[in-house]
Amino acid sequence: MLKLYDYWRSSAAYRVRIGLNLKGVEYESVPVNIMPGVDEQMRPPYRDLNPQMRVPALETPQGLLTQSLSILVWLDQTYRTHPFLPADPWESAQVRAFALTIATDIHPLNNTSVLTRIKLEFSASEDHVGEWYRHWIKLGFAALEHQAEARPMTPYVFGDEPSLADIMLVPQMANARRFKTDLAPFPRLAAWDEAARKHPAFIKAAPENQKDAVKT
Ligand SMILES: N[C@@H](CCC(=O)N[C@@H](CS)C(=O)NCC(=O)O)C(=O)O
Repeated sequence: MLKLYDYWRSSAAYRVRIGLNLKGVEYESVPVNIMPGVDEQMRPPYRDLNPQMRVPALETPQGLLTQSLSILVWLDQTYRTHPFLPADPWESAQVRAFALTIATDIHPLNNTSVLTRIKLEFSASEDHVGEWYRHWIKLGFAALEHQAEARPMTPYVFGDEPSLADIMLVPQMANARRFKTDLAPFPRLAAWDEAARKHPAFIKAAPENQKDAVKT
């Protein structure tokens, strides 16, 4: 069985959980507590397994895979039910552009280790960290909302079924809500997020439904 090195509140791990559930693939979740101060990702045995010291990582029959997008592409190519990308090259590129805006332009700037660094090295207060966090979300979401306005409103971001775009959007929206981002300027993103969170694969993957979830 596939083994997912996971953390309930990691949005990158949340993406992979959604992907596994959409594909209907059974997996074992192995929690790695990345909470600052606990930092299991920075110590053996996890660090020996994944020197990048981040979650998620997926243990497959062929070995360990890291990077949520790479894991999702592997899942998509290995399990052919419920494709994550449209067959049409143009549409597929649009979905990837949407996904990459979140994966490469928003998320890395808001990662735990980045927030810790700006606090320790630059004495950023909790308020400053919150502002920083929301800034990158607002910038990225504004671009996505703008692109979305040019398309017909569909049940999911790119049509009648969830795609890679929804897999990326829902965890990033969860982060946005956690950091109290004003989502009013992004009505389309908010509507898609709400719709996707009612889908069984997304419900099962939700942070609060994970075995290591901590009530906050
Ligand atoms: N690009 C990576 C990002 C992975 C990542 O940043 N994971 C975060 C949790 S969402 C993490 O493990 N952070 C621990 C740390 O920053 O020390 C991916 O998509 O898998």
